[in-house]
Amino acid sequence: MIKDLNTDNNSCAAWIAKFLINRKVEFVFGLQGGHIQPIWDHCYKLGIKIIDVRDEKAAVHMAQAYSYFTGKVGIAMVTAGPGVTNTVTGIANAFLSNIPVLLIGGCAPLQQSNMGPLQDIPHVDILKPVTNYSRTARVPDQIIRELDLAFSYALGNMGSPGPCYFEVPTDILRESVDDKLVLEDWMIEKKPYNLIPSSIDIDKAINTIRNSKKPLIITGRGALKSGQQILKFINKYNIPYLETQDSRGLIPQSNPNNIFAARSKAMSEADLVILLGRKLDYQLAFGSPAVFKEAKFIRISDSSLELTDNRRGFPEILSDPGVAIELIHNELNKSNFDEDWINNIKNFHLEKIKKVLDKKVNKTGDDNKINPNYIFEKLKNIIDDDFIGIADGGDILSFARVGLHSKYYMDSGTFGCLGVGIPYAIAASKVFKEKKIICVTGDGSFGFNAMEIDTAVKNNSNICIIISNNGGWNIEKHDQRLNYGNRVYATSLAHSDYAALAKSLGAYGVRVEDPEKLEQALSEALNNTPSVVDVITSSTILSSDAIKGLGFVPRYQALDVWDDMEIEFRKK
Ligand SMILES: Cc1ncc(C[n+]2csc(CCOP(=O)(O)OP(=O)(O)O)c2C)c(N)n1
Ligand SMILES: [Mg+2]
Repeated sequence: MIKDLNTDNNSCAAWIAKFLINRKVEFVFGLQGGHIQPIWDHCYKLGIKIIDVRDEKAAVHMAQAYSYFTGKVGIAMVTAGPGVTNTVTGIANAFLSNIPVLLIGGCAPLQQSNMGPLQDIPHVDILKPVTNYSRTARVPDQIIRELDLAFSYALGNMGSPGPCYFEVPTDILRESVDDKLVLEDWMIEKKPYNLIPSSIDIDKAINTIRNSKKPLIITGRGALKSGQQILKFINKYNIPYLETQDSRGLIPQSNPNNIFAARSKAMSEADLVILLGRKLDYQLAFGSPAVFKEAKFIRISDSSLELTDNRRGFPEILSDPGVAIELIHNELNKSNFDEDWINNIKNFHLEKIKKVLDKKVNKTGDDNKINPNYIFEKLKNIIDDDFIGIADGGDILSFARVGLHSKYYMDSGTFGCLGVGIPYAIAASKVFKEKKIICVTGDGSFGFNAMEIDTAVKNNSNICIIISNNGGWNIEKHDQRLNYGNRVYATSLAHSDYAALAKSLGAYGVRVEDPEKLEQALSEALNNTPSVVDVITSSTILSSDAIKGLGFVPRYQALDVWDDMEIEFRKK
């Protein structure tokens, strides 16, 4: 007998769906369960598209990528208990990247509190250390006020942007709330605050810049909305520029000021680093004077987290970086930069690039299997850079950072979170409907969320997954070989037939063992998405991350060279 127990359009569940509509939420990424079904069903009735996945972790990764590419809050919805606990890795990943994600979770009925109800575990406590906000909303007529508050926390209006967790017990979801108790201003759309710098801080920054001879600009997440202003500034004043993983593509690599190949030299020689929207974490050597030998810092960000870690800024400006840079640009007029140094850095960069370009990429490694770098050589022949590139893995991520040239890019990020590739790609395909999405992944990393190929097929996602199938967790194998007496143990995988796996899930799949067949296979896979190209690759080629000791985890710094510099610095 069919019943309808979800007809009240003023229930808390209905209000949550109406809230999402008001906030112009296009997609919710999730996996259903009884505890959230009242909301799920109202989303269906109101026409909110739910992208249903095979594991909750993937839903959160998708919400993160959706947010990254749109600037909106990404929404995920999961059921109580294992539904929520499965999201922990995804939420932690969004937390370290400061990406606004709102996770709506299920929660046992209030009436069964502390009695041993189904799927009950302290979600809020589990997620608290990795969220900006983690709460159970229990009072029916306050649910939307609390949801509005969670949105503010996600957007960064209460500090830095980041993930939030919000749950409502299922019995409360069914409570009715009169229209007049849900205030209009809790419902209407909210944007991040506009942060404008003070003229005193701008003057201080200009003063610091005028005293600099060797300036360097470095960007991160917080600069993503400020590309135009930064581009104008570096072009006008001829300032060397470096991106980081989370601002890749902001300034084209072809821009003469983008001296990405002279990274270490610029970091050690610059006397001023203008840091825009970036933490000074392990990827920037913690700002250590052992690595940034001469530098003072100016720090500008819309997030205080990106102003205060490890090194002081002179000044530190809590502002939209674009607004601050435009003001500095307009008032600086003239600088005292050392043009010889700037030209020297640029020439060093150009020579290094030339060396890399001139170097012939061998088709195979010593084991006669395809050189992973050859994948990028072949991709260049069939696609320009107007696609979305996603990279996930160990060695292959390191190769992709150099070889994968796409306008838009995401990878395993600061958290080193393997498994993000396929979910990120699926979310990207929802945002960039006319563009190709190419996900390059290791065979190990592929395994974490391989079942989401099912989701890609269901959504007819325009994604092409290229697997570097080297039969192992290779960057870790290198570490065992090089640093642990060649005792390679428990880091091998079978060269499994992932093309067959893809086909079994309804995607296009092709396996490539012969380098001569690679280009044709890639080309066909790009035209038959969703697709998987399972490339049997060599495990003998060392990536730069393997050489730099990333897998080894040195004492002071993430990379061997910086660690050596740190040891030297401490001796003096
Ligand atoms: C979830 C997670 N587990 C383990 C690691 C440690 N780890 C970093 S890279 C790597 C190997 C990745 O293997 P694969 O994806 O096959 O890429 P390859 O190095 O073989 O190119 C491992 C195990 C991690 N960063 N994240
Ligand atoms: Mg591998």
